[in-house]
Amino acid sequence: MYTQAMDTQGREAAEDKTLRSVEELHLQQRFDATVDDGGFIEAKDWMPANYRKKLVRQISQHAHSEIVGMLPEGNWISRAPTLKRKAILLAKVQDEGGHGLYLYAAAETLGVSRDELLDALHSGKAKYSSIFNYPTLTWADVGVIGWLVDGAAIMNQVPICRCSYAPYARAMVRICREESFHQRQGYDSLLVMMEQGTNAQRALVQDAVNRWWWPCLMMFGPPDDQSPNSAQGMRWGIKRVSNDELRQKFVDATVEQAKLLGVMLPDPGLKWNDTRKHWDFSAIDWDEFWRVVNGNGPCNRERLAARVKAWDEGAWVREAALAHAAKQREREAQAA
Ligand code: FAQ
Repeated sequence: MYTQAMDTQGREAAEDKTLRSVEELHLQQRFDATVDDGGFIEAKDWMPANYRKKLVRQISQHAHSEIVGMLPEGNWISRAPTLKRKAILLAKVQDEGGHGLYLYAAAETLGVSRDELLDALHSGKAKYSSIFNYPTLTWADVGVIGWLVDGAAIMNQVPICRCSYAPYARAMVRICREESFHQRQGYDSLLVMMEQGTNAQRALVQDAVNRWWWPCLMMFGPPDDQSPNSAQGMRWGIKRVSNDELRQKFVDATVEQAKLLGVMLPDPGLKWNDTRKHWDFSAIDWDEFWRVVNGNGPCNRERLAARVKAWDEGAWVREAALAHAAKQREREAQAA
């Protein structure tokens, strides 16, 4: 199985094949042992081609999610109700751009270029999180994104800090710290609206929670028994906790936060199950999830068009940066 792509003609080749097979077998065993012990794989270490491919898929989808995720909230920077909220939102959206950059850099350590990854996004081939294809209709949506979307993101991302691929795990440590601030600022902004706001403002918060709740539960991905990437992802330590388990943890944590906030979660089936010691919740509309993932959500086209426009209009900046770097290299060469 380790020599499928090799030339099998001639004695030399056969000997070479045996040698390489033994060497690769040894490398594979070392890789498996490291992963089984909960250890880390660095960029320079040997890894199976499929492990590399799976990581590029997940890390790049994650990076795309961060930069597409700047758009729904970015839409409200110029309309934030106070200077304080505007400064907080600006910092948050900038953080998301930074997360995208750490993640693209982590993906690049696996031998893909940023241009290839961005081409895949711009051509519509690459996935990004379904959640960013929903509109932000009122200021309350910004608070709810912080509370629920960042809350769900943290729940999913904390276990990735222990992902077997070290550059991804390291990036996640910093990202999770920043996401925690994002979640708190969202909750704080909603708390102010609920405790000090008018009835109309409280109604905006409830309406935003009603619209975002179900899409947030979908963020964790399809149910475990319909998740084609889970088994291998868990085996390789890329994924540490399953989609359904994380979704349940999120529901359990959020019910208590909703009570404190004074909002209702829009699910009549939400009920404490004393046997399971978890909150039961109603069935998720997976048809809606796949519709959105496959490009037919409320804002898919708008989001992609905005990214492509930003890329095209930023061409002169990339050209100027490259020209500056070339000039600097030339000057250094002349001085040497
Ligand atoms: N949206 O077999 P599985 C954030 C796809 S960052 C779209 O279960 P896997 C920060 C999946 O890719 C949010 N597609 O897949 C922020 C696969 O398709 P493929 C992003 C989805 O990888 C906050 C297929 O369905 N976070 O929010 C989704 O084992 C606020 C089958 O699924 C990450 O990316 C979805 N929700 O598990 C920014 C975390 N779910 O590739 C701004 C890292 C699944 O085979 C504002 N990623 N699919 O064609 C992960 O943990 C995993 O990739 C999962 C999916 C859990 C997302």
